[in-house]
Amino acid sequence: MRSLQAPAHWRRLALVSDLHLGAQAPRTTAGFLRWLRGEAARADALLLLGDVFETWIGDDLLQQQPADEHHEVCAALAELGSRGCFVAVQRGNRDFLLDGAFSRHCGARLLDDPCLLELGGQRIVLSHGDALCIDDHAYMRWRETCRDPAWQARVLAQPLALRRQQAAAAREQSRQAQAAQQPSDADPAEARRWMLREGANWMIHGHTHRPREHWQDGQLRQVLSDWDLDDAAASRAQVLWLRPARAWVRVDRETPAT
Ligand SMILES: [Mn+2]
Repeated sequence: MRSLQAPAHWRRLALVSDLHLGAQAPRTTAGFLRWLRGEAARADALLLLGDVFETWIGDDLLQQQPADEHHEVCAALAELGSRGCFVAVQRGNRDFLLDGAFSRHCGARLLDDPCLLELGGQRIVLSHGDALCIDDHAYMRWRETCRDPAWQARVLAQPLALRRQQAAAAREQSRQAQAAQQPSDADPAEARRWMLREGANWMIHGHTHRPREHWQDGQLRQVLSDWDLDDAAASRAQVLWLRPARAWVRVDRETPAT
């Protein structure tokens, strides 16, 4: 979806990103599942802004048995949706292969990146945030490659087991690259251009794992926190709640009880 018009009856929207769920993060995965089955019930809409999963090797993994954390998370999203919550997912730089079969399986809508959310008279640009890190030229080149439909079709034509190995190798490579260099950050001027293009003065994104509010020239850019309950020294999880009121939108960052 290129834009999302919030219906008037939405009173509470929950925004989350960068959960990086998977077998490598058992506590985070269990914590998010608890949140989905518990506190998330308060939300009229749940918007997941990318990197829900640490890796996503293709929607056909949902047909494979035995079921794993991916199946469990999808079942919990579908359950939340069946209770009346609108669930939408944006692709991140790790789970960029999320597609239509996942969407149907979970009853979740796929949001384009960027996607314009219209809520309580506000125009809010939603993005994962990786495409804002324009200084990272190597990553921007890789992004162009891996978002190319022809490249994706070639990858998805390979057996799941092979894709699983490739994803593990790519993850290890990226872990080493990250250790060797300063992590890239969103470019403020690029974010400003995106907002101007959408006629918006508010943007919410994740990806950089640097949660804070950036005010600049009358524009607000809110960066979501990642979740990591497996990191004993710096355990973290956060939900950004938006609550439209008559002429404004109330914003709260909340640490869920996981
Ligand atoms: Mn990311």
